[in-house]
Amino acid sequence: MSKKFYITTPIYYVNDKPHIGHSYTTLMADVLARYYREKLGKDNVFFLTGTDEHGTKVAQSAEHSGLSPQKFCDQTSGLFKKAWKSLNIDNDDFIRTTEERHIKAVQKIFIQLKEAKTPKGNPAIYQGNYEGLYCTGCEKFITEKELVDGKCSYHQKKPEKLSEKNWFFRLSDYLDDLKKKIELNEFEILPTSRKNETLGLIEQGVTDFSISRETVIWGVDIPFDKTQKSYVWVDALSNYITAIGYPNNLKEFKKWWPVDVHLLAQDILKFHALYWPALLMALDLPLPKRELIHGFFTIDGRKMSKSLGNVITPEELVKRYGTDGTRYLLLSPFSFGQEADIKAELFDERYNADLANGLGNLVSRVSNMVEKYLITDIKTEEFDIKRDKSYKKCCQFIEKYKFNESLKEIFNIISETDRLIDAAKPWELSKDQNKKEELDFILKIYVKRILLIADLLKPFLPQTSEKITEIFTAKKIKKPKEPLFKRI
Ligand code: ME8
Repeated sequence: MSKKFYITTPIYYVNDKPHIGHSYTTLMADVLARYYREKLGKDNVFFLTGTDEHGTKVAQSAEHSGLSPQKFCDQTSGLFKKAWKSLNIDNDDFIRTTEERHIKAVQKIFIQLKEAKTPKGNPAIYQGNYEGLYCTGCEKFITEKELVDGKCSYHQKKPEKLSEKNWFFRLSDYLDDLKKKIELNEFEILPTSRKNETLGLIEQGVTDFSISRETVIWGVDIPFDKTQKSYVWVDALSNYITAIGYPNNLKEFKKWWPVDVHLLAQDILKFHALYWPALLMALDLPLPKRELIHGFFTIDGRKMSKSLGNVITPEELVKRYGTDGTRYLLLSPFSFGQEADIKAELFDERYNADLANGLGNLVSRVSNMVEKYLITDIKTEEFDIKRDKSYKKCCQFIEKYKFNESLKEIFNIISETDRLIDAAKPWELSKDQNKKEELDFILKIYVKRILLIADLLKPFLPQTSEKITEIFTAKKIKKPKEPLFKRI
């Protein structure tokens, strides 16, 4: 593990509003960033997210809403920023591909690609004609094989026939080297099933791809060809390096690159696991250390989509369950990498059981008893939480991206503490003058356990963790007037 941690999410398309799919990726990144800030120090972590604002799809959405593309981007990009604020996402930067800093850098990247040679000595990019089927939803050419009932399976739309003169990237010349790096985990793709899927794609044969577009109006100008704009994916993928200073501030860039974790879902695996590393090779830059590919959310077994009307937004969840309630409901049920089916009708039940009755009740119960019965002072600074075996276990879970396991461990401590209290019956000990010392002793154990819980919850439920720590490290511990989580 290096001494720095750089993590990214995909930059989201502004033609969609933020929903719980985007929220899940961003929350996972937030948990890791918060965890590593504790471990490595705040200045050694960089967490990047942002919005992808170019391309035909965005231009079309802007037209539909009667706005100029830039106005439209400003508006929707703002919605993502607002959503991340409501989920208490603590990103270090938010890049927008329509920003000057990014556009200028992308143009320089194009010039570098034009000068680059492949490992086989060929020019890395070349001009060619393309004829094919294009899905504006994916912003990519797709083959007949990929169609389901003549439509793109992700967007349920018929692709358009497109024929144009483009610049192509000679991906084929990089595949041998890339394959080796993937096999050796020098460039690690997790879970292994996604690594195998990527190797499978290489095995089946991947063709060179076009990196410029003739018909696109809303995009980055190619500096050496006035007839073309950048293909939106080259523009978008570059954000991971332009945001940290490439190519203008190489000192800053080298502090963070190579990225430690690119987080994404399976829908954009090919771009991240094949196109992006090959482009980096052409730029003579190190490959990402690791890509983490998580599963896609479905709602009650169905794809989440505007047309089905089943899209869940982070705002509606935050309104009902609060920031940390929402964070908990999205992070706790799924193992990393698996497809996840959301059953929204179970949210209330889990919120009440785990947060209101579990964690919230324990905090109020223990603070109440301590307020009433404790005689001697608690020296909380003497608790060495980091030596606790659960602490180590939770850290290991987080470093292996098993957030649900870590949360399970924390909630086991909560229910175990409840059981300890039920068995010891402190309220009865309080009636016996000879049991005062024993009572003092066990109350301190409860406080210690709660402070451990608060510490372990820090990356997941930061506000709750802070509130609990405040209550139990106060000079005089008092039961809070408001419950941590109101029952629904
Ligand atoms: O693809 N379940 O942007 P995008 C889980 N701009 N995660 C989901 C999800 C779902 N149902 N839906 C979306 C793009 N996501 C490009 C990326 S990066 C250089 C450019 C999450 O707005 C998940 O992380 O379509 C997925 O990979 C991403 O949003 C796609 O976001």
